[in-house]
Amino acid sequence: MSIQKISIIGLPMDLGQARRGVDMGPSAIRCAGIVERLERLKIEVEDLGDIVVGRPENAQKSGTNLKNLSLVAKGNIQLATRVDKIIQGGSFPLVLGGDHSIAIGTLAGVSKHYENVGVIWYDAHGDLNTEETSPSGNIHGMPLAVSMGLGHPDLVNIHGSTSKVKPENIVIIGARSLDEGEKELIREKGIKVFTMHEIDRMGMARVMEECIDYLRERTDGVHLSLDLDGVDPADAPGVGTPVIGGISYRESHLAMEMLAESELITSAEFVEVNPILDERNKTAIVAVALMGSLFGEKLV
Ligand code: Z70
Ligand code: MN
Ligand code: MN
Ligand code: MN
Repeated sequence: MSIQKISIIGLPMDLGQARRGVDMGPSAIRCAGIVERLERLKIEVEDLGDIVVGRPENAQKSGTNLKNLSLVAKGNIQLATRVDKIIQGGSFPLVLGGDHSIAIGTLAGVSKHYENVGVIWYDAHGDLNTEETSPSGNIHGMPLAVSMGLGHPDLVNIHGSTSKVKPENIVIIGARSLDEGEKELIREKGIKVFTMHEIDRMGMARVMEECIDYLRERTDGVHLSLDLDGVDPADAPGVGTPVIGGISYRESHLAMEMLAESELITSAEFVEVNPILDERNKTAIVAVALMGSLFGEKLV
């Protein structure tokens, strides 16, 4: 079924990692014209604005090595509720980050509505760390593990205590920087990964065909979680953790068009846009262009 209505919600949070500025992501994406762009596609668009995030000075000591745990949890609890309501109201949630820790809240809200939610994790990283394996204590390196039910209880139990996503319903695309613990988890859980090697070798068209076929047969809804650092830093320089050798803008654009054609995607988020590190808002402009393709923009 084609998408009738999109509800945009921002979570301007930068507490899941160390570099300031990613809290301005939602604003930069709006400046790059997201609402106008989607309205041109004859889809009803509502912008619900941003969730208010606590200030780090007010953060409670968590007694763990997870940075800003209580505030990250609080922001995600609110996001989960909002996303849940958006879907309940029959609309498509489009979440703007913020660092990638916000996927914890998005997936917690989304997963209420599906038996077998699929996830496409478009990212240079796996974001599969736990408190034990994390080299940094940054929660933005953990959301996919948390959504599988692995990690700190204050994150895992947000918006329901069951695990939100099954490992066999996950597809990671664009990985090129994985920690040892993440590699082990991928092997142990049998998570499907198309690293940059597979993208080089098979081409993006075949990668997306396989991804779509794989998810179509086992899921009843698919969430796209797109970290702009999945895209090559030449095309998307405004991210906190640029990793060379990434997915080009053209390949990403093709991937979004194929997802539009598949009519498989039921929710999406675009994260890690950092305007302070960007060149003239280029990364937000790329994000908006990719959203245009995802929602069915055609050249002619
Ligand atoms: C590393 C960690 C990460 C995004 C960096 C990095 C994770 N694996 N995620 N940038 N978006 O600290 O866990
Ligand atoms: Mn990420
Ligand atoms: Mn990343
Ligand atoms: Mn095209």
